[in-house]
Amino acid sequence: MSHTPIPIDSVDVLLLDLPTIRPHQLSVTTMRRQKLVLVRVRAADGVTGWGEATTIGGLAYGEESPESMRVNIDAYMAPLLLGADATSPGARMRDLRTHLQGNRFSLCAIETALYDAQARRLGVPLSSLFGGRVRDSLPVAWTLASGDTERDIAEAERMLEQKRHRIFKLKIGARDVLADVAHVAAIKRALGDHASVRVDVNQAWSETDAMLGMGMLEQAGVDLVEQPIAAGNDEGMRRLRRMNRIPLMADEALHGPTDAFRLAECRASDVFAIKITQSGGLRGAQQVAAIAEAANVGLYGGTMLEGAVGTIASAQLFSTFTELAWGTELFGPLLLTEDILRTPLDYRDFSLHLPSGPGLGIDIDEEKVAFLQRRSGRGA
Ligand code: MUC
Ligand code: MG
Repeated sequence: MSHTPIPIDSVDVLLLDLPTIRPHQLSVTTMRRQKLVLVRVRAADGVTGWGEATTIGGLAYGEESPESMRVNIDAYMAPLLLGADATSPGARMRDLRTHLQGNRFSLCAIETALYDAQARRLGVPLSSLFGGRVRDSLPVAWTLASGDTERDIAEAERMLEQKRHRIFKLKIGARDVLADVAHVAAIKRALGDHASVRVDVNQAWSETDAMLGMGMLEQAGVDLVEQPIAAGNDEGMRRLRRMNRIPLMADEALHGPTDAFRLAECRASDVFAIKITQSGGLRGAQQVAAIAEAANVGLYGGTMLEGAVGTIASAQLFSTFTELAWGTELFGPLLLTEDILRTPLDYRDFSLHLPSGPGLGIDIDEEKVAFLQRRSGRGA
């Protein structure tokens, strides 16, 4: 069967600056807005694909910012894509990686858009290009990060009542260890056994802080501790894991398959938080999952607090994982005041339910996107 190439006609980067529903406090920044980075790829057959490369707090979380991504994609990536065959995402990504270093978020957005378009062309959900689904819905955690204990408890109780979330991740590390542990313990006491309570320290603790904090968090009934110490301290993670019973998850330490292999080899964590942006795309994230499975490391489907596009792209991939013992945190769109979909994502019964349509399976309201882009102004 001969293969007819379909040239890529355009690659656009769209920045949408949206308010969050409440301040979202992490040890590295407090978010009041989120700047979505969307990539749209159009091909000569009229098929359009979408991808997303949103970061947390501009440059607060990684080396790419929304603005740097727009410049780098326009100046260096789009020229390598324009006119090339849209039906071979693998070849396109190899070409980009041959000529570029780093830029894993940008590469993720481009790869997602290419796979979205190709899956639409074939009339299948994106998950079918990654082995097919083993589940149609994914458990979704919610992050309590208002910075206020009573407000967090009220928020969690509302989520339980609405059957939206029963896994709660608490952002800590901005205060001293004892104050943070007291905050977490009060929330766990209030929620009891109805909920799983976990913490994310976002690298804020020293190893001695972590040794103290992890012991107390275990006593308080916390189920999981995420990235308590600096991302580069593999040995420290290994020591913490050896000396504590509470499961330990790597997040910022994990930038794709090479890190996954190293962390698995030195037994630095019990669980990997897999993020498609941090993995440089869907295929990178799939490889991280394969390494975890081979090394008996548990899996958690992470988020970069993306909007609908990155969230559903992650969900499409995570739905293909054989094992996903720790669930996901794919709640990004619920933290935003604006939706860009004609039909919102389906959150119910503590889960995100996957759409069955082709590609990402979502219907983007392009007029709304254009409006939000204009409203975001020149800086966005
Ligand atoms: C992170 O470090 O996990 C994910 C959920 C959330 O609230 O923040 C992100 C980043
Ligand atoms: Mg984290």
